[in-house]
Amino acid sequence: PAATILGYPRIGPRRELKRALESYWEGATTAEELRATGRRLREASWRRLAALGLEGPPSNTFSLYDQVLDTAVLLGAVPERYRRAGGPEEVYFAMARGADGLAPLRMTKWFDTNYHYIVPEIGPDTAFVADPAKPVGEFREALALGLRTRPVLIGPITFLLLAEAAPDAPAGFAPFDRLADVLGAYEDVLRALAAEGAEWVQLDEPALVADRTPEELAATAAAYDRLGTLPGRPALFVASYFGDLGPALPVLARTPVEAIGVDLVRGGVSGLAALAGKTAVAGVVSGRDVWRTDPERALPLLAAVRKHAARVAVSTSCSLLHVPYDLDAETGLDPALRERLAFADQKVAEVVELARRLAGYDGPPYQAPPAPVETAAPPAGAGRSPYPVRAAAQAAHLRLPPLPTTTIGSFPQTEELRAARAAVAAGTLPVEEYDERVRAEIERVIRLQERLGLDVLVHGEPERNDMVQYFAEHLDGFAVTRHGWVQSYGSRCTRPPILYGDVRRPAPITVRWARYAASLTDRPVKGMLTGPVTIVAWSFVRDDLPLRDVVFQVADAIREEVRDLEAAGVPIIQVDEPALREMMPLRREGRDAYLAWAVAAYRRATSGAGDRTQIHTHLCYSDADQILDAIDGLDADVTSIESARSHGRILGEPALRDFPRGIGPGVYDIHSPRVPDEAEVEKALRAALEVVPPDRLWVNPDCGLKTRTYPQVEASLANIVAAARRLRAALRPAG
Ligand code: THG
Ligand code: ZN
Repeated sequence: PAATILGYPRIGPRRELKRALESYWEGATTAEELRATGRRLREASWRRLAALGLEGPPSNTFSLYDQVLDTAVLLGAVPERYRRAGGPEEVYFAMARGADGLAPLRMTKWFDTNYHYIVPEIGPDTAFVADPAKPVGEFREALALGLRTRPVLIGPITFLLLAEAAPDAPAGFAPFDRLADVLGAYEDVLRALAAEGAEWVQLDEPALVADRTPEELAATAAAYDRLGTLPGRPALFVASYFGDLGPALPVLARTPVEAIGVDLVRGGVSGLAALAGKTAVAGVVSGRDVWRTDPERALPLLAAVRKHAARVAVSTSCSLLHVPYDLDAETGLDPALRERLAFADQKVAEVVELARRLAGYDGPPYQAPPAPVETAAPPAGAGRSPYPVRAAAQAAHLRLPPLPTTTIGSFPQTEELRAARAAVAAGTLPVEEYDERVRAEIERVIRLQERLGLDVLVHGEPERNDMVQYFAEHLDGFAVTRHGWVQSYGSRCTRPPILYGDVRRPAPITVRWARYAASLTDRPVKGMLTGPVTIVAWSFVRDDLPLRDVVFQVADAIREEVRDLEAAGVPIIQVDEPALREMMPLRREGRDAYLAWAVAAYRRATSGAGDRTQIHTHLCYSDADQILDAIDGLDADVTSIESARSHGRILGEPALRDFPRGIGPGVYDIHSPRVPDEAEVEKALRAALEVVPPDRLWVNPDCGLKTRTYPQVEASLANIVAAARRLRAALRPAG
């Protein structure tokens, strides 16, 4: 068709899938009820797309948890240990979330998005056996509604490049070594779909927009030559997104695939001549932001593609998974902002309209717009003293024991507080009453931490739904939505704020809560802020300014908040940058420049603090080894890093051995309900003490506690405090 989309959200316009999943996991509903919710959501989506004028919509873009996990199941790549979990749903969710005695597969970020996928595990003996039931079933469902869909699969190159080696695989084994074997399973899936009547199949290969070796490109050519010569196959559409295909474009174009998808929002138009003879699926409507598409830009771009390719289909730049469903659900937005916005359904309408207009378009040729001009980077801010000077001032001020214990910041959100927040939004609960409940919760969390014996306390963040949403609600230049949910992983969603104007902090944001928490206890309480890179990474961001300039505006707002917290007597301020790694360019080119300004923005946010104020930071999923220099560059006095899900590798990294400031490698994985026992925490700490001196080693979980329950939190924290105390006693010189 002349207009298409690469994918569509699936959590449900009112998060119906989230509710169905959580009720199934609690045991309140059956697998059949869960499947029925899935069918209803798929039917509603297909009908909606048809009503918006889209012909030939995609299918198999639905998932009960994650599309990469679905692909592993499709190809039979289920690690042996999960097979005993029970029926198909039990096995599937055991891989996603763990089951009794079984840790889940690792989860990590999907390219540079805030979506997380489940990392498949592939070994030399993984038996690839196609199980096409899901794509076939969804194709049939749509056909029964009168719609011939285009099934979407993750392609073999991306699937294997995203996978990791099974734990028992020999050293040097890489999942990509199994390409020839996995292609057999893909062939079976393609045959099965052709037999159902699928005319086209979409194979997603976003891994091709990152740097690829000549060997990987040669393997890509061989793979698509092989799939392309499969007798009786459907037409093949290889979709790329999140960047420019670069050298992979001519490689794909030389294979027999019929259509190639290019991201024209992130990628350029040079090299498109390679598309000669192919159908070009031109991604001109961004699937990564919420801005309306300018037809004056899109039409000349489409016309330029048309010059080179045999046929052009107008498309989104990537799946619409990353944007909310429907702007019409947002009745509270400023009309002037609203008219600049497009959510998924509006983007579908744009694609349809652009395809209609392209048919008769005969306008001026495409000219690349001038790149937005970067202003000179503002200075990182007056420097603090060198670390040894600061450390001495902080030690005298804080008087903490060696191996100080703390948490990352958030405590579990109670159902009552969530309900109270909803009631304030609905106007049925006065704000004063809500504030009173927040204060009561802070007091409860402070008392709990005192009872557990933690050294550095937090207020628990009961006033925040999501940290980024919370800061956006209190900064000028941001709008927030009511229903703009975007899936983050599984049943978890966020509502990314819309950063549309110049960012300013009209008034202090967190100071009153920090002050209240401090008034309740003699122990130090940390102030908790989110860093400028993360606030921007988890928002939809204006595109009329260079990203760097926007991040610096946010940094200045955070800098003011740091100053005010310090003036209020808060002795420790944590400024988290969990998304530091996520925004890094997918290609090596540009990474150094990015890290340089990202680090400068962080320092601008934090360097207004005096020497005596201790700055902490926290990073998640950070593949710390890749950005160690940047982490060092943040110059925080204490850095806590997620290490549990990176299999405890972090302290083994040679560079971290020499990490020159305070460090808190997470001693247990908060993403799992499992409670660590005292002995295993002590063992982890002893290992850490081999490489970090006791006055610089902090003891903390590996991430915030908001997704856990209070019983789990209490038991886990009691054990880490006990382990820290025991080691402290052992450290004390005898006599
Ligand atoms: N906030 C934002 N993005 C994030 C995280 C975050 N990305 C990375 C990581 N943390 C993802 N983890 C989560 C964990 C929990 C939830 C969302 C993302 C979560 N969400 C609530 C839900 O789905 O019920 C809704 C929260 C709300 O009310 O806003 O629990 O922390 N931006
Ligand atoms: Zn974290």
